[in-house]
Formats: sequence, C-alpha cells, structure tokens
Amino acid sequence: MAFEGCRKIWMNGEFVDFEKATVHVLSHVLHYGSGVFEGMRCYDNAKLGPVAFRLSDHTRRLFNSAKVLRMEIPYTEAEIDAAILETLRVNELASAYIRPLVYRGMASLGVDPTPCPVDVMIAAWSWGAYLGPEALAEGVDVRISSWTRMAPNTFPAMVKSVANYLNSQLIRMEANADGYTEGIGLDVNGFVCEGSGENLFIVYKGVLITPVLGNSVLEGITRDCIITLAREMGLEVREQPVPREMLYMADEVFFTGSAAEVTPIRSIDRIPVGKGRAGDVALELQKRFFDIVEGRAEDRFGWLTPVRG
Ligand code: PPE
Repeated sequence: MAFEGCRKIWMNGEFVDFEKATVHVLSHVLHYGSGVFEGMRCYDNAKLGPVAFRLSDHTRRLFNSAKVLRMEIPYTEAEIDAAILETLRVNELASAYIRPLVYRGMASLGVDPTPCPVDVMIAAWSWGAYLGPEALAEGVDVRISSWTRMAPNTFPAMVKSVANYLNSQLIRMEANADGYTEGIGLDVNGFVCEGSGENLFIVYKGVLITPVLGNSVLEGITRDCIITLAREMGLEVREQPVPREMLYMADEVFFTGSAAEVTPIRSIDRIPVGKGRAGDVALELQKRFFDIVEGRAEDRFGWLTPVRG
C-alpha cells in the first residue's frame, strides 16, 4: 500500500494508530485549504544509521510558512525537530519520507480561520523514487504546462501552503494525462518557475542556472544543496529569470526536491534536452548528493541529524 511502514502518526503531541489518525469533516483546512506543510527525507546512512536530512531547515521553513498565514504553532522548533525524530524511531523507519502538516482544525466555518485551532501532525513512511524507478538514472519526459504558476502577491510561492498545491495538481494531472511524467510551470510573465513539486536547474554555456526567488518558486532546500555542491565543484551558479526558450537550448535540465531528489529531464515538449538523456552535470551532482546522505562521503555541510542520537 501507499504509506508503507506508517504505523503511528504524531498528532498534537501524541502517537495515534494509523487507522485512528483522522480529522473532523468540518475542519477548516478541508474547506479553505488553511494549512502549511513540509516534505523531507530520512536516509539510511552507512556510517551514522538513519539520518534526518536538513531537519532544522525544514522545521524553520514550516514555521516561516505558518507565520505568513498568521498561524501560531503551539510548539517550539526544537519540539517539532524532536517529534520528527521520535516519529521515525516509533515507526522503526531507516529510510523514509516525512510529512509534517500544520492545519486549522474544527471550531467554526467561514473564511476567517482564526477561531479554529492550529493542529499539528507528523507522519513518516517508505517512499521510493518520486518520479518512478528509472527517473533518477534515465531522466524524465516533461511538458510546459498550460497552467501558469501563482502570480506575485496572490498565493505566496515561498510559503509551502496546502492551497498552493491546487495549481500543482492542475500541472501534474495535465502532464500525466498527456503522457508526460511531470509539467513545468511558467510565471505570469512567461518566465520559468518550477515543476509541480520540484525546483528546476539548467546547464547553459557551462553555467548552472536556476530561477530566482521572486519568479514564483519555492525556496527549495534541495535547491540550496545543489547550489552548494555545484559551487564546491567549481561550477558558476546563477539565480536569474529564465526565459522558456533557454530550456530547449540548454545542455541539461533537471529537477530537485526532497521527494524528487535530483532527477534529470531528457525531453521537454518532445524536444530532446541536450543529447536526450540524463546529463553529466546532473548525474555528478546527484552522485555527490547521494554520497553524503548514504554515508559514502563526509557530512561536510552539517546536513545530517542521526535519528538514534
Ligand atoms: N517546488 C515545489 C512546488 C515543491 O513542492 C517542492 C517540494 C520543491 C520546489 C522543492 O523543495 P525542497 O523539497 O525543499 O527541495 N515538493 C515536496 C512535495 C512533493 C509532493 O508530491 O508532495 C517534496 O519534495 O517533498
């Protein structure tokens, strides 16, 4: 089943059996999308055992997202970090995807969320390659979506809010219905943003380029990892507006995300990217990423938190 290995879910400070981890149908979040969430991974590291990847950075982003939505999380960041680690231990997971969600629960309806409680849940389960088993090695075929990403000052793209994912669902369903693995969203001015659940990088004239924050993208934590690893490799990295046509001219294009990790893109709108296969820079960055998380290389940037202390 989906949610393999998910036996107990942390809900407002207590572990609840999978079957009993439910919410009321009149919860505010179900009606108005009033929630913020995170997605992160735990890796089975050969040297350190299970490790949570960039734990405090994800928790920080969760609190920042909640702040914009005027939601006061009734726990400290340290308490949420500890609860995530405890969820991994209780479920005895060595490698897992972790989903913390902060949402407006049940008290009243009407658009104003403030009478409703701020509830928190954390679940973890085994989740393999996000875009399919071959995606990481072979690359994926994608299209430019006919749906535009959120315009500035409408839905806050830097906030990982539940409501933003209506746009993501439209992009993903359209791509899949047309036989593509994923879609790429453009912003209201036609500049490249990101996938439905991934940031985007391109290699163009030897430079690694990614859309700038402000072009309606999430400030991805994997994005930050890839920028860090690329600079360490001596690659020039630029955050800049990316015109659509640069995608077709690029030597390489790839996605990054907690779920997608580093996934090469081999074609866009049936036009081959570069040589029409996973690119060398993408595969090198992917290797360096997995070497750290799986323990073949040192945790030289302090990205790993051992689950068992
Ligand atoms: N952009 C979007 C829109 C996005 O959803 C994600 C993560 C990213 C960029 C990459 O961010 P980061 O994970 O911090 O590197 N998407 C999450 C949800 C995927 C899902 O299907 O749910 C994820 O990867 O966990």
